[in-house]
Amino acid sequence: MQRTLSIIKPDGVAKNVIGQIVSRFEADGLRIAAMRMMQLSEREAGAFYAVHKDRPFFKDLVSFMVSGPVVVMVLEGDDAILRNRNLMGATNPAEADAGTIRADFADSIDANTVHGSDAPETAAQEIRFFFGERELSA
Ligand code: IDP
Ligand code: MG
Repeated sequence: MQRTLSIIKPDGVAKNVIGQIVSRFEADGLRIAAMRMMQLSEREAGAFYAVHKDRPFFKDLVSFMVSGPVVVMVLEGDDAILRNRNLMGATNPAEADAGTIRADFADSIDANTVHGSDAPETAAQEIRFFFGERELSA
């Protein structure tokens, strides 16, 4: 059993496809262990993406992540990190495999609909960033 952090980014919420995205996780056998809709502040978005702070796209990434509400959730299941990444598709939706979330819903590398943790260490850190023990105990 493994846990990973998923975010439905502002474009996914604006497109009204929260349910469709969550359904894909559930259909794949991932369980929603915790979930919240929220508006990120610039400070929170910057802290969450701190690993990218020296990249040229950092400012645009933070602006985009605060442009509307997001849905943050913890997905749980066997191999959850990799399975979520496979459901998401490549970072650039133009390169994402057919049938993936990004291929089906994303418009650009900036507005690419979902975030997913990329490794066990980052998953643990990202889950802690958004959720406390009480929210994770269900
Ligand atoms: P990931 O979301 O597929 O893990 P990362 O490389 O971790 O991709 O980048 C985080 C986010 O930063 C991406 O989802 C995307 O929104 C944005 N991003 C990454 N690379 C670029 C780029 O070259 N141009 C613009 N935005 C980018
Ligand atoms: Mg990443």
